[in-house]
Amino acid sequence: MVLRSLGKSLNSAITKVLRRGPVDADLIRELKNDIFKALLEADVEINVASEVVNRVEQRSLSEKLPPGLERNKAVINIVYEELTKIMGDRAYPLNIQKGKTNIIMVVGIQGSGKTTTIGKLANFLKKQKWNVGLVCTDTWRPGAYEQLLQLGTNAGVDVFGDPKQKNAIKLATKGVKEFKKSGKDVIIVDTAGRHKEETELIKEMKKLDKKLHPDEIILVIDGTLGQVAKKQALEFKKATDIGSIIVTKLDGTAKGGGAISASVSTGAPIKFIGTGEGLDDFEPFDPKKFVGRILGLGDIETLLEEVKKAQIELDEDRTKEIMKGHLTYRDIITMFESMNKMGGFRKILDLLPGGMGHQLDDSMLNMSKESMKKYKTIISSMTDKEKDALVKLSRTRIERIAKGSGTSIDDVKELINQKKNAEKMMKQMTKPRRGKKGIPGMPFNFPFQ
Ligand SMILES: Nc1nc2c(ncn2[C@@H]2O[C@H](COP(=O)(O)OP(=O)(O)O)[C@@H](O)[C@H]2O)c(=O)[nH]1
Ligand SMILES: [Mg+2]
Repeated sequence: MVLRSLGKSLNSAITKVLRRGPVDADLIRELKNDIFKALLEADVEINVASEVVNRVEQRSLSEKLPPGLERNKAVINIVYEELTKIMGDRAYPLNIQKGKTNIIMVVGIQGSGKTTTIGKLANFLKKQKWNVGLVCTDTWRPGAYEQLLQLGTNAGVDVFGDPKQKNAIKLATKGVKEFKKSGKDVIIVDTAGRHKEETELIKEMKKLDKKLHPDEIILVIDGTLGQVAKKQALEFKKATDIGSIIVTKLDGTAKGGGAISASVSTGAPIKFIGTGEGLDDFEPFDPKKFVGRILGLGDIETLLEEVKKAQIELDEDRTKEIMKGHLTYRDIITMFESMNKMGGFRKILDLLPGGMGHQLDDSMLNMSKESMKKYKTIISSMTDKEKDALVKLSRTRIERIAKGSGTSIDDVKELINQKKNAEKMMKQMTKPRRGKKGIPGMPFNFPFQ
């Protein structure tokens, strides 16, 4: 995962808040220190980090609780919101439209990952049915055209270039003209990242801008730069009209948090991030989802949608009982049905905070459709009292149920064990919060909401 170390320390900071209570000034001070340390380790600028933790403190101690929300969860939400703010607040789409030729110019210093990123972006846009063409205007780097050609070919898009032509403006003009003629709707222009002199590079960039009138200029920033990214981004911004930023190499750098917040502070939104050398190591940047993921809160919105889609209905009294670990056989059936509707427990767990899966019994997760069917048949042979778990399943009852459902005594015992496991699992899930209902970290009672 991107920014693993930042995620780990932030996650342990908020887990502390969830497990300990009550939320008081001491706990908030501790949280503040933990977050501050984590942000500095990720190379976030010190004043940005202080601002985040001060806002977290001030809001945590003064804000009124929304109805039904416990204070520790509200605090986590504040942390989430404040971190999201420094990461850019919301997702910004690329500035391109159907029905016209969109020109995107990509700038940045040599080695930042421009050419690789252009390959990734072309691949991304091609999948969305855009007709993309790439133009190489880098006359400085040896093999620049071949590199772009290779990437373009892998992505399945056309590439224009001419290693013999040493005039970047001529290359750009010719490339754009040809691609316009052939009906491309997105033309991405790769540029040089180094000249003999920096002023020459800036001059060339300005000339290209004037000549091409790009719809968007994207600045590519190397994520391993950390907070230094700000200086670089501001210099480029001064020279041209940077519309957005792509931060690369966020795989395996501990400084990514710094690079992202530094880029955002220049006022240009980050639209994508690069997370590896491959064509698919690339994703649109959505601060909300990104922060949720690094905090280990899982992709809560997606999960909520899934839960809603599955429309699991259970009344509140039952939910309380279940969360205490008191299950009935009817609950087991509801559980099976919700699992089926949501595409299996494993899939859901992937969306949940990290570590959840380990708390659960494996046999429960890997339960096959056949076993579920078998258990359903067994339960359908039970009396109402048995289904409601109001009577103990004695030897004679087990024998009767097995006979009635056409299964074996072992099958019925297996179901009884599964129920016990499920009860244990529910107890474990609620344990860190001292018996209160709900799963730690989740703003709702999963999966019985
Ligand atoms: N690990 C990693 N490497 C990257 C990423 N993006 C680019 N690179 C590598 O960075 C180096 C420079 O990339 P290149 O596209 O040639 O940079 P340019 O000079 O700005 O065009 C190459 O070795 C790329 O494979 C990324 O997101 N992650
Ligand atoms: Mg290049």
